Amino acid sequence: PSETGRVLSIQSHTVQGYVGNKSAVFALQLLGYDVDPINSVQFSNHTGYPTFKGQVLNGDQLWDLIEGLEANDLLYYTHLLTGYIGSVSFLNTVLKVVDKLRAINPGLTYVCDPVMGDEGKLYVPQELVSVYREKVVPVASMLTPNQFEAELLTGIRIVSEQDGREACNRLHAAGPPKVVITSMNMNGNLILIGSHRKEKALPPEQFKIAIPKIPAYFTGTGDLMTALLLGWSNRYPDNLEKAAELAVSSLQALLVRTLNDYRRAGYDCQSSSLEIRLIQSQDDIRNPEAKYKAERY
Ligand code: ATP
Ligand code: PLP
Ligand code: PXL
Repeated sequence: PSETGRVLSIQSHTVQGYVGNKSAVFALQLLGYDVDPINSVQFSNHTGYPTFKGQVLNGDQLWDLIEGLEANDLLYYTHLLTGYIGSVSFLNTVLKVVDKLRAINPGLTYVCDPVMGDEGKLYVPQELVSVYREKVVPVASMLTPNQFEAELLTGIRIVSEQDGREACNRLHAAGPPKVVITSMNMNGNLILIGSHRKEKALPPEQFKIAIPKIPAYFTGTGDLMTALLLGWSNRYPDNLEKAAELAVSSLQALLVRTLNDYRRAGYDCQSSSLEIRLIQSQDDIRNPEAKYKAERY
């Protein structure tokens, strides 16, 4: 296993703030990866603000960039990473990109965050759900849904850890050998559930990590989480537990720093979503102290 790789990351760009590629690219570069970003949108700021302006890349424009790279033999990647995708036509073109990259490197790892919604609310068009379920899940190598997204993809209502583990089993059966449910709400606390099906004939190795809930909202944490999981699980390909411990530990250190910085500035942290202190947390990304431990099921 190579220590680093070449990642094609198709995600949002925001001029201000750290969501999508703005958070994933920096984190992966700090972990030693070459990252080539394709910006699926360029917005002034994330869409949680009262207003935003900018442009959206369509599927044909995405394919244009891929053709440009191909014409110069520049399409060799070890990893493809995708996050928030806003339309069916763009998602279908991403599927074409997966095929194209795998034709060049059959060992390509596709890490997919199937961003569709949170806490029972969908923030993509409804038609995307079945495309993710029927076409994207089967070609993903690692999937990082949240609780709601895991429900949408499996049809299982997840109210217990056992349900979460069962959803992972269903997702493995549909395709990806690695699944991480990045956050589930369990009586006011957060847990992450990880599941690695090492061999098709064997049950997956499953674990959880308890995460104390910080009383604030952040934007871009899901994007950073998936990037960190890509980075560490490639470094430790047979140890998803360790990869998840390191990713969670980095992210929690960053969130605590973010909260403290805002509080010090006298900001009411309950009133709106906080912008993560990504650059200030670079040491926590490069050298996380694994404080959050996985518990095996
Ligand atoms: P997706 O990108 O698939 O929508 P998601 O909904 O799981 O992912 P987040 O809810 O942002 O994304 O959570 C990602 C990670 O961020 C969680 O695993 C958790 O570690 C961390 N996190 C986010 N918010 C908090 C919080 N308030 N307190 C503690 N940890 C948090
Ligand atoms: N709200 C909207 C409109 C989004 O596009 C996204 C994108 O992922 C989110 C919320 C969620 O952000 P996160 O990945 O931090 O959960
Ligand atoms: O995953 C967060 C995200 C990504 N891309 C855009 C967003 C957000 C969150 O609001 O607005 C454009």
